[in-house]
Amino acid sequence: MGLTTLGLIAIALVLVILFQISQANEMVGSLKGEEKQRASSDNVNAILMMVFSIGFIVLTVWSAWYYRDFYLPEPSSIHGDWIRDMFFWTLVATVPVFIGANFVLFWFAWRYKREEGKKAYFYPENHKLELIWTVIPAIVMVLLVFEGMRNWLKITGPAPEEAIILEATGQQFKWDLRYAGKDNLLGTKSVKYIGSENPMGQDWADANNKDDFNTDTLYLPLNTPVKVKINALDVLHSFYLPHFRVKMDAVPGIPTQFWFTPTKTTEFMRKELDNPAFNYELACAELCGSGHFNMRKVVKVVEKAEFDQWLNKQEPTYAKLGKPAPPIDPFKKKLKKKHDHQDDHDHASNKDKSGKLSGL
Ligand SMILES: [Cu+2]
Repeated sequence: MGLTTLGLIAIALVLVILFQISQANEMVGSLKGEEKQRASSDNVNAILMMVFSIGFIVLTVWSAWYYRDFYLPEPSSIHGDWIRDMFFWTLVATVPVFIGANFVLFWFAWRYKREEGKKAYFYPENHKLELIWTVIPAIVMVLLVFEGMRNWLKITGPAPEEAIILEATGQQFKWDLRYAGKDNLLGTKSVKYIGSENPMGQDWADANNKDDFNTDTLYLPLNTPVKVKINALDVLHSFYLPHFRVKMDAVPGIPTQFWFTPTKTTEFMRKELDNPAFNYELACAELCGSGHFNMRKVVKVVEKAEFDQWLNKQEPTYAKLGKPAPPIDPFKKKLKKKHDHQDDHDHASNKDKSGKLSGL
């Protein structure tokens, strides 16, 4: 007998037992007198409501405190501070309402439980109360959304001139990181050129591609804006740098971008957190398949001078591949072939007026 069968039998038995208990309860009820039985079970339910309400609130607060060591450290980027402040004010506005509303929900069940001789009070409407609980949340929401929009437009708006440019392409299950090289211009690429030798489909005829290079570690310069162009080759991924509060979807066919300015070096963080093994990380924040966990890379923030030194040492991918010839556009090739056939056909039909497609 398999485990599944055993499990199903166990569930069936539990259901039978529950049914028997309810039957027995009903019999006891009719022996004791329905009224008395109901009053005592109402009381138990009312008390359980309060136990649940207080237990729920206490556990929520306790778990937030208990797991405090797992929280992210203070943001390591300029816009990260704006996002932290937004979270803070959102919580200031919502936590008291959350606790209050949940407490009142269960307190009402306890306070107004059914009692002998108690009658419900008919209270259909109160315009003043409705106005208050509509207008105040509306104002708070508008303020939160307005602040969110303002920050969002700053983050996704045009990057400063001096920003270094890089490209991150997600695919199952890795990130491909391409830097724009010394000219700070990314070379063009096309899906037409993708092949085993050219996984990103770079156009080697484009001069801007010739100094672009790929790396395994995401190097970032301190206090310098970084603009990341984000792509995906197959499914949805999400470019996520938790310590910098950077998170942007990588969507196949729709390039996205994000610019940010790192403000703390890796060395600084190691001292700050008293953890010599600390590393910033790049992750994928979209559950993209069975190897999703594998989409992880080390991020290293260094002083600008050290970054420039590192940049100068990188060998362009073009040189690494042995200066490959410009890729052939497979669509153009096909078109050309068709064209040639067309010529043959015209030629043939000149000779043979029967209209047979002899040339094809
Ligand atoms: Cu992914």
